[in-house]
Amino acid sequence: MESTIAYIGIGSNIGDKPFNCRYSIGKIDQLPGCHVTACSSIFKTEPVGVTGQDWYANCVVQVKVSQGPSKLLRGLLRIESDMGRIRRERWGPRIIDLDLLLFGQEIIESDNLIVPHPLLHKRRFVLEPLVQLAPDLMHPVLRLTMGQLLNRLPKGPSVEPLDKLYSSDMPVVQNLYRDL
Ligand code: A4P
Ligand code: MG
Repeated sequence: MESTIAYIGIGSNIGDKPFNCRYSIGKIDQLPGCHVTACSSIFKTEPVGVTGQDWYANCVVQVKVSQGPSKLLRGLLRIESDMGRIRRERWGPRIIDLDLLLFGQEIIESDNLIVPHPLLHKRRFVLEPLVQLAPDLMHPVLRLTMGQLLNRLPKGPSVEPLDKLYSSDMPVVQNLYRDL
């Protein structure tokens, strides 16, 4: 099977959030037929669409996959449940949330999988990290690059790199999963 470049959005707002993100990246890299090829910085982000929730850690990873999108999604959902995610309410607080943002240039609309992720282009907490990795990548439906989509976003809830807050000598794009 040919390999495809996909992008996964990662979010956590319970416990040691940056650790949860890094831990999930290690697990993604261990999925069969899936290799993490680049990681964005981890960002500290204000919750979007909900009130009264703690801040989120968000990042994006690029993966090279030699499996189909449904199998990749099943692997991601499995990592979420192995890490102890319990689904109580939509958009509720979560130890880890793994969203399949893009799968090559494929457009998928099945019952349990929509790709590109339908909210990708509206969310700064997704686009800031994604643009670190792939500013010129084309959105297959909107036909604009990730950089263009980010530039079009109105000012919104704050999104700032956590590694800048915690340490000044980290490179912008790191292979975080190697630290595990
Ligand atoms: N599903 C369909 N398409 C996809 C896809 N592309 N990737 C289905 C992943 N899953 C997809 O997801 C429910 C079902 O969506 C999955 O079983 C899968 O079959 P879920 O993760 O259980 O539900 P959820 O996360 O509560 O809802 P949803 O719509 O995924 O919410 P989001 O988009 O994840 O948003 N603010 C900040 N700052 N940072 C955040 O990360 N996240 C949310 C939740 C709200 N506000 C946030 C953040
Ligand atoms: Mg989700």
